[in-house]
Amino acid sequence: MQLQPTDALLVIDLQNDFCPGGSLAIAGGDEIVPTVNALAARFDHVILTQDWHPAGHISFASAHPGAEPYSAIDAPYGPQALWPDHCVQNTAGAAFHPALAVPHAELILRKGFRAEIDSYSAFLENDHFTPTGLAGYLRERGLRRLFLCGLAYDFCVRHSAIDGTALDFECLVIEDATRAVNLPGSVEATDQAFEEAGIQRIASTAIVTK
Ligand code: VGL
Ligand code: ZN
Repeated sequence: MQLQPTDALLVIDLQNDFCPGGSLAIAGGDEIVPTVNALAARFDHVILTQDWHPAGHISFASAHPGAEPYSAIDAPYGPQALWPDHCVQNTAGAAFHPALAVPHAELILRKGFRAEIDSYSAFLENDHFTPTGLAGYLRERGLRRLFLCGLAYDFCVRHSAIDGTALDFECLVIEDATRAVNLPGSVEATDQAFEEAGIQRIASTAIVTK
């Protein structure tokens, strides 16, 4: 696949807490790091996102007495899944995986930093209304086509690709450079959402030959 100067690689939430040993560990989350590094080397423009929650964040089960992680609540903006405490601002768990090597990353976009609202998507918070600023940043810089990778396939990668597409960016998901949380039905729902939105899933080998 021919890359263009207006392409960007969007690396979603490749942080310690989402990798084995972390508080919201995703199976094989760390396995994608070498692939992401190899991909990043091919892109002129790389953007990293970082899940970045204050202590007591609305998405933490611990903030809702009696609630269990992996259940859900009705937040003012709609249903909100509850998670173990993760990616707390300035903690080791919120840091990028130590083997992630993207010295030329141009932007680190932090999200989920408001106590009362979560943000899976890199574009819009979970009210599906509050912008993160990423669309404006990409438009001003003329970056049009986005290749998404990182964690997690069925949450932050999913919502970033769906919102990015709705905001008129061409989004492709590099499937083997993601891993899923895998709650019941979450991967199937993501596959279906991508199909309905016309979001192409590609293999990293379309861009890097190993
Ligand atoms: C994520 C759950 C909670 C993600 C972030 O990066 O997919 N998932 N916070
Ligand atoms: Zn989070």
